[in-house]
Amino acid sequence: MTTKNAPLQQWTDEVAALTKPDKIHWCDGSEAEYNQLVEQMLVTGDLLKLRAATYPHCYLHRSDPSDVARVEHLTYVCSENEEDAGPNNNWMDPSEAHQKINKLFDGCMQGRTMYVVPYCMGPIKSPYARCGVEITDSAYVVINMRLMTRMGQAALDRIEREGQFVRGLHSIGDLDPERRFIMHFPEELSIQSFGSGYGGNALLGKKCHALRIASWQGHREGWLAEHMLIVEVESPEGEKHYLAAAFPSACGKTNLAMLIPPKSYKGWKVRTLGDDIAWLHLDATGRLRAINPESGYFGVVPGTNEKTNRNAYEMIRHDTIFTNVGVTSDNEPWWEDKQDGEPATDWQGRPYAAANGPAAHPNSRFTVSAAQNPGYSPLADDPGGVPISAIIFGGRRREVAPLVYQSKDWKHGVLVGAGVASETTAAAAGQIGVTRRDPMAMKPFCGYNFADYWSHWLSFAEKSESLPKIFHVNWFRQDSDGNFLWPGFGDNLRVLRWIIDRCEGRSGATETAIGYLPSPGDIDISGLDLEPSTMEALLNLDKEQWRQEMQEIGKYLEAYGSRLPQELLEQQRAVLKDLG
Ligand code: GTP
Ligand code: SPV
Ligand code: MN
Repeated sequence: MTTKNAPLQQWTDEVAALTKPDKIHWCDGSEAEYNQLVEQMLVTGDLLKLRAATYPHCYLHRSDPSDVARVEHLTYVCSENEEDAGPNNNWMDPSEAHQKINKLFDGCMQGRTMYVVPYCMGPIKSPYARCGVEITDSAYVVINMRLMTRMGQAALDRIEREGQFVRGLHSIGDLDPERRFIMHFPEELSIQSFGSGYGGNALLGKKCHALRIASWQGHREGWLAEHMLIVEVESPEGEKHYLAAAFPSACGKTNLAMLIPPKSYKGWKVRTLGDDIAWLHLDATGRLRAINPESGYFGVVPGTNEKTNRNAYEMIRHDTIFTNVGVTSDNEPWWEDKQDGEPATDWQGRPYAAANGPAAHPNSRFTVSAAQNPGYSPLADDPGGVPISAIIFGGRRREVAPLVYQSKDWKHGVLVGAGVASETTAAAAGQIGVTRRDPMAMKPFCGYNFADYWSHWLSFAEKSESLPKIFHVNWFRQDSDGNFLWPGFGDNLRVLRWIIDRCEGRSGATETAIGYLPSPGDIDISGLDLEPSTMEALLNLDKEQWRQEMQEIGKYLEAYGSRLPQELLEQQRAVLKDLG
């Protein structure tokens, strides 16, 4: 197979001349191709077959122990002007970056197959969808891309019709962390990633294309690419709302998107449209519509069990790729908090020993087609997307941020998003549990200057009068012994219900300096074993802590200098003033 699209043909020829593969394989995205790649990886040992009786068509991949998460310090936005990348990104001059990475790509595919992977982010027929082509020497990447994106012939057909696509070049190289770079060239609509085979570093349709490059395109074209889940909530009366929520990596998006209502919530239905990325466009009536550009989930495995996320637990019992989990003696995948079985082998393939740490890597992942989710919403395939009622920001904060509050309006909501902070997790290499600012949960993913990004967000206020309401949640508040105060998971629906009622003008709230806060009685906690004092602690607004928080947010924003929209600082000053 080759292509009728001359620029694509020319680019693949150039890449082949540079990387010198033994073979070139154009991916058609068929099941036969997937199965053949799996067979081949079972032979090479890149995949291990898990117990077919209980986990049919499930495989384990162990990535290099030095290659288990995104690497933010090696991720670059190489725009022509440094200021366009902003203080939020690492920047390298594009010609210097090309020179550096081309040297690494030179001859790197000798003895390997070069896979050409055409893919479409978003439903193939959606006007909001965008295509890309990833060239990679990793069969693991190919089989993951088939689950995560609309990959293969249909995408190539669209590329040949439209002539537009994002170019992604990837090689696992020699997996040497010293020779690892994830580079983005927004003006060229291209991505070059070398030296990692893991997740967001290597599956280029995901964070590299659908967030970093797409956010840049959205800025130019008037839309938003966001690190957000999309979920549908239907009440027993049949009222439906679509919510989009941005939480930093490993802070609960997949779990909220797949929520199972608590027992007392009879007749409530929750369906998943997306668990990680949303592309948001204003439609002709001024409503913000969302599509999920992905078609699968690359989700955190540890913590998944029948109680926390039954849908996910069932979904990953067949046709799933596991990365870096442990294995039981009868060859089932095992992870911390699975609540079933015992680990025999850890994620590195060593006999399990508690002294070596967890059996599953804390950032171990499942890759699975979204259609396997028992709560899958077919609207995820609707070319027009869904209208969003509320945007929810959130972070992992042991203190300060209350369980939920609502912004005063859209522009104040932009400040709420810009002020998101969260404790770092295992999803990225580096220290864990350190609170850092992560505006809109996009710190690692915004492909341009945050100052311009906030201006872009603010500009929507002038474009529409029917924008979603903006909220902030925190499932992770702790008591002084480190216990979570809020039960979380399915019970988060109680908070979503308050949010929906606020959108409909039905539920109560108290206006405070930081926005509208529910009083303890405004959130339904019937059937929950929660002390009234716990609810008070969850909804408490500590003015002294918040003055400090707002001052820190102010300092953070000011670091963006003259590009920072003054309106955002004015919002911050107004809150500080109200705090007294
Ligand atoms: P990425 O895929 O990295 O973007 O992560 P994500 O935001 O989808 O996070 P995910 O839903 O996978 O959750 C990450 C971790 O947080 C898991 O260990 C979950 O068990 C835990 N978690 C999710 N929701 C809750 C909650 O409501 N309460 C508590 N305490 N933990 C939660
Ligand atoms: C995240 O880190 O936010 C993820 C996983 O969703 S990765 O694909 O590695 O980016
Ligand atoms: Mn994510």
